[in-house]
Amino acid sequence: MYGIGGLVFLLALSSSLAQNATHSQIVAGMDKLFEVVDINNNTFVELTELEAAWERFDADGDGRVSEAEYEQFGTDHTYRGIIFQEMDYDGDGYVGRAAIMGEYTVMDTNSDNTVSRGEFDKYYTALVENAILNYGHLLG
Ligand SMILES: *[C@@H]1O[C@H](CO)[C@@H](O)[C@H](O)[C@H]1NC(C)=O
Ligand SMILES: *[C@@H]1O[C@H](CO)[C@@H](O)[C@H](O)[C@H]1NC(C)=O
Ligand SMILES: [Ca+2]
Ligand SMILES: [Ca+2]
Ligand SMILES: [Ca+2]
Repeated sequence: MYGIGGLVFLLALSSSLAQNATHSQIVAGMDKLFEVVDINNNTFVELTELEAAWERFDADGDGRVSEAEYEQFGTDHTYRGIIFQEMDYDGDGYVGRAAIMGEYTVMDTNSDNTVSRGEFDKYYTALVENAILNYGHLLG
């Protein structure tokens, strides 16, 4: 699992979303995130919207987002840390530009070349739940 939109998610994430957040709380949080990502309000997330979100994090413009760049956003570093681990699927310490296309393809479950609100919510809910499952023991 990896995700650029996951980076955006963290901008909106409230620190009250704890390890014991319920499924419906996470779904609601992801649905709120959709509104942040859907910049042009057309009820779909375009690839360009995902790329725009990701570029905000790549401070040095080297085409990849390091954990240090990612940590410059937000304050809940403990929770955010486990999300970064989940997104860095190959474990090299970076989330790269190539991951954007891959993520978009995976999110588009009905292969109509666009990501609907439902597809977005489902993808990120699963990403967060996997992060909690895999790394939740690191939370206090
Ligand atoms: C999680 O559990 C703590 C106590 O262990 C509680 O204070 C908190 O409200 C719970 N959070 C959620 C989202 O249920
Ligand atoms: C989209 O909606 C938000 C919130 O309602 C608004 O602030 C923003 O200006 C809108 N953007 C466009 C491009 O219409
Ligand atoms: Ca859109
Ligand atoms: Ca970078
Ligand atoms: Ca689709």
